[in-house]
Amino acid sequence: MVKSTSTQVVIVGAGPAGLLLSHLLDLEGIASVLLENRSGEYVLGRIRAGVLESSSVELLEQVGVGDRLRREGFEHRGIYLQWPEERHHIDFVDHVGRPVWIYGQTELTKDLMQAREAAGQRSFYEVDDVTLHDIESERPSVRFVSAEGEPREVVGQVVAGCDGFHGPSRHAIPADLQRTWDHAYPYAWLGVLADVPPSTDDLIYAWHPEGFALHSMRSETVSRLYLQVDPDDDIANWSDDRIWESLAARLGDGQNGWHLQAGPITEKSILPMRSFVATPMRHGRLFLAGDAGHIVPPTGAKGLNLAIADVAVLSGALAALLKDGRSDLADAYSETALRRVWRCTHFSWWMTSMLHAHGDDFDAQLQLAQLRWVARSGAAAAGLAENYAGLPIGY
Ligand code: RFL
Ligand code: PHB
Repeated sequence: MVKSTSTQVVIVGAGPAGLLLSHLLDLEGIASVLLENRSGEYVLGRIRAGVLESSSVELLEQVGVGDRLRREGFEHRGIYLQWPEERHHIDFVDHVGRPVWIYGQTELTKDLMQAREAAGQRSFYEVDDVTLHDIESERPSVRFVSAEGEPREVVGQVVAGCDGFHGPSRHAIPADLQRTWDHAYPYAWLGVLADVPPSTDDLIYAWHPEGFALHSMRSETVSRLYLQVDPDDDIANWSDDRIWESLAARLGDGQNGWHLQAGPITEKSILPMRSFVATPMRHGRLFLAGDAGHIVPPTGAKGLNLAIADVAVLSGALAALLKDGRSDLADAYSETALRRVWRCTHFSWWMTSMLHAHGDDFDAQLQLAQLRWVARSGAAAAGLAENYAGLPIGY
C-alpha cells in the first residue's frame, strides 16, 4: 500500500533552488513538501559556489534569510583580470553601482535549511525512486520510497522540479515537446579548498598560456582556488605540491611584489564544464528551476544566482496561480526565466572563452586583445561589471 498525503506544492530537490522556493512559498502562506534523495549532511557538505550578486543578496535579506550573510559574508567591489605581467582591477561599484558578495553556498544552504525547519513544513531526505505523475492534470503527484523503505506518494497542485542537472524532473516533460542545447567545453576545473588566508583582496581571474587559474576565497582563513585542467585528467595526478606550483606560476607569484601563500589543502576535485539549456521550463503543472533546467560553466559565477532568480520569479507566479486563480504569470514563467538564463549562458560562455587556453596561438592573441580591451575601455569594463554584478530580478 502506498501511503498518500497531499500539499499545495511538491518540491523535488533540497539544493538552493528548492529550499529557497519552499521559504518564499511559506511567506505567501503556501504549503509545500520537500523531497531530497541525499541526506541533509551530504547536501550541507557539498562545496560549490561562492559569489552572490547584489540582487540575490537583496532578495535573501528582504525575505529574512540574509542576517548571517550580511554579518559573515564579504562585500567585494570587483575582480582582477590578469595575464602574464599585468593585473587590472575592474571595479563594479564604480562602473554599475553594485558590488558582489562572497558567501559559500554551504552557508546559504544551512540558513535556508534552518528557515525550512522553523516553518515546520514536511521534508523527506534520503528518498529513493522518485517519479513524477499526472503533470498535465491539476493534481500532479510524486511517488518515492522514504528513508525507512516505505513507498509513498505526495499529491499537489503543482510540482517544482528543483532537482539539479541529474534529477528526474526534466525528463518528465515529453521529449517531443522539449528542446535542449548542450555544449561541452574541452577543459575542466580542478578546485581546491585550503586552510590559508587569501593572498588577495578581490578574486583574481588569470589567463595564462598553461591554462586559466582563479583565486577565490571563503573567509579570512580559507582560500578557494581553481586550475584549468584536461577533462580526462585524474585528480591522482595532482599532488598538493604540483597544485601549488601550478597556481603560483599561473597566478603570477613574485610579479610586482605579489606572493601566493600556500597552505594545507582540505578538499580537491575535478569538475567538468558545460553549458546546457532545456526549454520550456514549464509543462502543465511541472515547473523547472535552477540546474534542473540549465547549467553554465562556473567562470561567470552565475549558476547559484540563476537558481535564486528562477525561484524569485516562480514563487510570484505560483502565488498568483494558487491564491488568486490567476494563470498569466505561470504561463509567462518559462519565457520570463529564459530571458535571464540565455543572458547568463552567453556571459558565462564569454568569460570562459576569453580566459581558457586551448593551445591555438591565434586564439591566444584574440583572447589577449579582448582582455586588454576590457581592462582599458570603460565601456567594455562596464559590460563585464553589469553582467557579473548581476541584472535585476525579473530581467
Ligand atoms: P543543486 O544544488 O544541484 O540541487 C539539486 C538538489 O536535487 C537533489 N536531487 C534529487 N532530489 C530528489 N530526488 C532525486 N531523484 C534527486 N536528484 C537530485 C540533489 O541531491 C540536490 O540536493 O541545484 P540548484 O538548487 O538548482 O542550485 C544550483 C547551484 O547549486 C549551482 O548552479 C551552483 O553551485 C553553480 N556554481 C556557482 N554558481 C554561482 O552562482 N556562483 C559560483 O561562484 C559558482 N561556483 C558552481 C561553482 C558549481 C560548482 N560545481 C561543483 C558544479 C563552483 C563549482 C565548483
Ligand atoms: C568560488 O568561490 O567557488 C567561485 C568564484 C568565482 C567563480 C566560480 C567559483 O567564477
